Amino acid sequence: MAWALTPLTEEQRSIQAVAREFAASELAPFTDEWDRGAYFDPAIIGKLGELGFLGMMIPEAYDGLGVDTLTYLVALEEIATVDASIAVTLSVHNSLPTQMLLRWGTEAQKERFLKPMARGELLGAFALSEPDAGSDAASLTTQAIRDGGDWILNGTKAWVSSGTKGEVILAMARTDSPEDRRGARGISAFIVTPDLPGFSVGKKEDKMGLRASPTVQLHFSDMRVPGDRLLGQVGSGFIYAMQSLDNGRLGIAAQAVGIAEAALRHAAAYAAERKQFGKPIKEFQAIQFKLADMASRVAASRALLHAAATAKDRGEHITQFSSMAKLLASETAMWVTTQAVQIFGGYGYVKDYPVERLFRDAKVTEIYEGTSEIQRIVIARELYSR
Ligand code: COS
Repeated sequence: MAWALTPLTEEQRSIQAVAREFAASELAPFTDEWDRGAYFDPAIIGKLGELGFLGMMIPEAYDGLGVDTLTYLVALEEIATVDASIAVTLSVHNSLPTQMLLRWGTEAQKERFLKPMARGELLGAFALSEPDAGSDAASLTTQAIRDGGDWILNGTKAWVSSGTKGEVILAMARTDSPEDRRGARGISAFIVTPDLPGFSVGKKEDKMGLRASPTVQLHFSDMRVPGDRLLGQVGSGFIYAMQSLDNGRLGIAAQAVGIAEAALRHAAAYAAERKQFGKPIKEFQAIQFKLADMASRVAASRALLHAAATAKDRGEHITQFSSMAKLLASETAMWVTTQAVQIFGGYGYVKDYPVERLFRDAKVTEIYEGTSEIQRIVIARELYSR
């Protein structure tokens, strides 16, 4: 049912097929069990690493697969169609920490962190939000103070995906002083690893959806960070985080398209087999209209996402495009999964069929990596800034 609106090359189709086969054989048999048990299986990450899926957009010189953004997103959609939790783990790793290291890391940092991450030996995480700094990310209060050649960090990061398993965490902290606050320009990025003294994993969130992707708080208590763990320039961490989220939001859009595509497929199959009033419910126009609208919105979301991906690969400024793709895809995922539950009726409301999980998984795509409201702000601001 899914078709590529942007013609895919042979290489793109073959990586898409690898992702589809992996999802069918290695994820589909376990997705429901992992969801119910809120279980994250690290062995899956190892297997995805062997396929090169943990270094998709990292050049081969740094042990990555070196594919373009569209290839990465097409593969990510296939994974998300089966397991949205594994998809977000891949999305965060591929879009945020690895891209930050590639773009702003020193050669020594790339050697030590990026290469093993690209090989899938170290999993990456991204720590920007805090308990009191969500949409207003620049108001974060985790403080970094210089101590000789090191930095001492104190604070709590929140909503960190893969935080329990994250072995390389790109964390944003204030490097301005309380007497001289510089807003977004007073924030720097640090490469944090769990072995640093003063690092601890805090509360694990008990989430509505994406239950097989661990989300935690991280506590930094007089955490000593060596000077060579600063990423790029002092005071540029917020800009790095925002530029990285331009990429990250494409990954979340791909995840949302995958969730919506799965809900559409399940609903269409169910409508063909479920009989009421003497015939399959797909023969009722009420159901046909729903399915037609679902299919159209999924196709539109995928088309916009692919257009944004190719714009990125052409080197264009994609802040607005990326927010549009995320906004449309995430609201489509929520709407399409809601319709799918409705088509299933009572069976959609119980765990016997996957649409119940898809409905729960869809919701967070409207929230994380910037809420739909933040995407609308970004889109509207860009109308006047260029
Ligand atoms: N690319 C490059 N630079 C960017 C940027 C982007 N996409 N977005 C902002 N910047 C820059 C601005 O140009 C500005 O730079 P200067 O200091 O040179 O002027 C700086 O960053 C501060 O930007 P701005 O003034 O727009 O910051 P705001 O505090 O108004 O915040 C929003 C802007 C709301 C867009 C930002 O806080 C945001 O995206 N919030 C949501 C955070 C989020 O997605 N969190 C999820 C984390 S993962 S769960």
